[in-house]
Amino acid sequence: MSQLHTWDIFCRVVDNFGDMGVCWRLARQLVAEQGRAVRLWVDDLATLHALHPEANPGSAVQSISGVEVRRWSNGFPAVRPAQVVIEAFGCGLPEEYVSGMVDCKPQPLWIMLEYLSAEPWVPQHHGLPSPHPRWPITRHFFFPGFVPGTGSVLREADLAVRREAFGKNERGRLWNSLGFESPAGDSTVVSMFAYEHAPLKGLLASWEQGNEPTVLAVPQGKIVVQVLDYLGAEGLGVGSGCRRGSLEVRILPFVEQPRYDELLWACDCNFVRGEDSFVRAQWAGRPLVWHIYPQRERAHWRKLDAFLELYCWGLPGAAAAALRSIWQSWNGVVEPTAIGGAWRAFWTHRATLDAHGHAWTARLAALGDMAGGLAQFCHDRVK
Ligand code: TRH
Repeated sequence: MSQLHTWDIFCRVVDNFGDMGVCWRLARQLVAEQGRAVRLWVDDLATLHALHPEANPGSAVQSISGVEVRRWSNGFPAVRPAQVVIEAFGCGLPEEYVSGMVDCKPQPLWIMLEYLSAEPWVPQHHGLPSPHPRWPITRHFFFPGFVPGTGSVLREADLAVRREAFGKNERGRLWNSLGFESPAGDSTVVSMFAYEHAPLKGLLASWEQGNEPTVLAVPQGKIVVQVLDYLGAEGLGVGSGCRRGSLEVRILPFVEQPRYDELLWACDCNFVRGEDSFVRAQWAGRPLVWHIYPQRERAHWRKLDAFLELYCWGLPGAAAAALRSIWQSWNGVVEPTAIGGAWRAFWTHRATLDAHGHAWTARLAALGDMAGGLAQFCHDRVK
């Protein structure tokens, strides 16, 4: 058994699903693959329930997939701090808990798990220690990333096997379980997960007027409002669909995390957002379009560009230009009115983008998995 057996992960849901999505994935993997005892402190169990319906939003303490899930509310209970403490995405730790950490001998290892970024400064900051400004304890920065010298990204040990096993039959079963027939073989199947400010209507128009049939799968969420507004079909609910010209829209439920992976594998192109769905679409190995989480002073544009720099490496010039163009239009970096043309140019390179998606997956896999890397990182700091 590792000398760092017990782990506490603290997660506050700022908005949406990404913070919870990453913490839940990490907690499960630490238990299932690293044999750790993990307590996950969560301030919003309803969000966990959306990702993993077995989670009971009304239960203050529950064991799910081997993870002890605890509701994090005011009046933090007197608990013995774990040997490794993960503060996810700058969520802060309860004062009484920190005080307990300071008194422990040896002190727990305090890890500041940061957001994923492809920016060039990340490898230099990954692993840096930082003395706490008020307490006599050191924190350690852990930056996920896409290059050697960073913490890489989460990837379950069985992910590639599950993805390979997901053949045509499973695809049919997935669609049926979502309330739909399998899309016709000649259609382009696209999944859509994006923030509500995405210039979606231009794309819908382009698909509607296109020569090729397009099936658009939209999991329930804020973007659905735009879709229904475009279609003039306010009454369209989960499990129903609508055809317009060459476009067929399907409104899906918000599915649990493993099924969302399956949806990504079942589609020809995936529009994703934030952090976790963005990574999962990369593991799907298919062409993808990223809607980045908007930040103040357009800091997210730098992040977008940094990722494009890495991702486009090895991609032939015309395909790279088309990919840049649709990502930039989608994120408002360039005039979003040109989104329809950007899609058509992008999709001309479909085969090249597909092959590139697979090559990128292999590059990413070579970095190792973040959960294993994090366990090693902690081990290296106490030996
Ligand atoms: O939901 P997101 O936008 O989350 C975040 C948060 O907004 C966070 O505050 C921000 O800082 C971060 O983005 C960058 O996008 P993300 O990260 O892709 O998380 C979505 C999660 O939801 C992911 O774990 C996949 C999951 N999911 C499902 O499980 N089922 C679904 O049907 C869908 C559409 C998503």
